[in-house]
Amino acid sequence: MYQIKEAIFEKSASNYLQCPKNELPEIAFIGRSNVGKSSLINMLTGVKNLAKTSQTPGKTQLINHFLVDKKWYLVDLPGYGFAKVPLSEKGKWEKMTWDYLLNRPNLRYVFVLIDLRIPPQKIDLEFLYKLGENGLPIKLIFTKADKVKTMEAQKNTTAFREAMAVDWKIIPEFFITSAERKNGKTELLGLIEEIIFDNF
Ligand SMILES: Nc1nc2c(ncn2[C@@H]2O[C@H](COP(=O)(O)OP(=O)(O)O)[C@@H](O)[C@H]2O)c(=O)[nH]1
Ligand SMILES: [Mg+2]
Repeated sequence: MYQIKEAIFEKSASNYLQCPKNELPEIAFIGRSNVGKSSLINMLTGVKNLAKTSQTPGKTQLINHFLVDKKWYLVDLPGYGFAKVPLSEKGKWEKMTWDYLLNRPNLRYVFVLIDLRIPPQKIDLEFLYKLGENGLPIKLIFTKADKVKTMEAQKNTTAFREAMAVDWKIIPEFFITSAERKNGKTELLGLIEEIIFDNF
């Protein structure tokens, strides 16, 4: 089983051109602010506080690269959908994020995090649609599974996939996780191993 031995913060970039220059494969993590992205990154790497978990949505507006086992980059992208942020900030987020997503040759996968507790959100569906339109490989990662009963979790993932099916022929593979209980850790690390080490 793949386990992460080392994860080191390398740099923050406000522009894709400032991202690390070497060509290691990378996986980007993104989702609405407060979806549990930092918590998931900390769970996967086993490094507490690697990605700062915060109660203040939309604070980190930078592309953060973490070098993992000296072999690949885990990329923490700023969250979207924060309510209390001025339009100019949203414009900056859009440009920075899409410039990165569309111009980063070593980007292998985008992991899109979805809050399992709530019904399908337009903002997530639209973001996913744009990723799909641009041919970016996607996995869906549902978060905070511990907060809902199994039945409700099933209902919400089904609803989300049905909402996606309106525009998509093939629904991306999905994973159900809880950073709180470390659910989904083995599955996600297995997936990462395939992506990074098996030229998947
Ligand atoms: N119960 C529960 N809470 C979580 C989980 N993941 C994150 N949270 C909480 O959700 C809030 C936002 O988490 P954070 O990781 O900072 O989200 P981010 O903004 O997407 O990076 C924090 O209060 C976390 O403690 C989870 O799996 N279960
Ligand atoms: Mg965060």
